[in-house]
Amino acid sequence: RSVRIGLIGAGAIGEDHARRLSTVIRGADVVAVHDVDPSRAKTVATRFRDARVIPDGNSLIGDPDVDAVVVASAAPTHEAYVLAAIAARKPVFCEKPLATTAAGCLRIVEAEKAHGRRFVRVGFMRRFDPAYLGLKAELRSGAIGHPLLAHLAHRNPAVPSTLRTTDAIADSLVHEMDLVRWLFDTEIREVRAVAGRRNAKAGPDLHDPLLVLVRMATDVVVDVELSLNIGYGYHIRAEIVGENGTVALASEQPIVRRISGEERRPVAQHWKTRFAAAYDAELSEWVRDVSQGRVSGPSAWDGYAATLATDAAAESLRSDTAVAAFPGDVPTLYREP
Ligand code: INS
Repeated sequence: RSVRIGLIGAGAIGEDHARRLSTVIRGADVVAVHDVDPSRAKTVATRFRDARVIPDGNSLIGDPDVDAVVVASAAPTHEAYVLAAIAARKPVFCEKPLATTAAGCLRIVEAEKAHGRRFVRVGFMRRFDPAYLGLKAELRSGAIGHPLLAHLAHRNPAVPSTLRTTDAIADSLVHEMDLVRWLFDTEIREVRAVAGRRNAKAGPDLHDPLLVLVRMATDVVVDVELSLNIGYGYHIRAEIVGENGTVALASEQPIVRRISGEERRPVAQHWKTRFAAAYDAELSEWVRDVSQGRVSGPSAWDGYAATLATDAAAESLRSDTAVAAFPGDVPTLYREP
């Protein structure tokens, strides 16, 4: 039988997940949708399958016809929904960030520990992107020797003028904070964030761009550029410097045009398209896990460690110092078998 999924949050990513759960991934049915905006829930519910609209997120979680929950609502609502899913002993896929503060993530970790098992998978989809998987395989092969440094960039074409620096850090920078832990198989030790000259396109409450320096527990040092109004497209860059060479993400585009004395390649315009394959892969693995009664993939601990680092980045901007972000030893529940 198909896994019966309840979706909380029918915005950009919620709608996209509903589409892939209904049309791309086999073995899943979206049976219930909740959104703060009921008309939004209705649109998504009827577009893909005839799912019920449930006016309250907690009722959706408790509904006997819902086997598993996808939380794709606004970030500040994640913690309460995930805690409710754990209390109902239902598998839950939660979009990043797991919670908006490290303290909130820790409450989720503690709830799972109290049950002695995992329920939560966090939507760190970059771990499933073919290009990043290629980077990681290259690192594992040892060809460039021990990694020493990494240069990362995370560029969004534009963001709403109301976006605040702390939200951008919690929502966007969190990807890199998870990525470096996964790539280098170690925890973050310390974070420092620097705000320089501001892009005039940034809203009044946003420092854009930011430069963030991350020191891993192994002393690998990573610089991350976070640009939020770069204009030209949605662009992710990564280059790892090792003892014997470097490995980097190449252009994702299969073609290049040479016309009128210029070379041109298209650039992705949205994270939905740039990471489409990664989203498909993470969610299909989750559905397979749920149908087999397993929980794998990015955990509540990963959610905690990444948000501890984004909290540290925000604190570093305020204090103008490096801020410690080491999460401690991985609890037994979260150790890989
Ligand atoms: C989105 C999404 C994207 C990220 C954006 C963020 O919610 O997580 O992957 O690049 O900055 O706002």
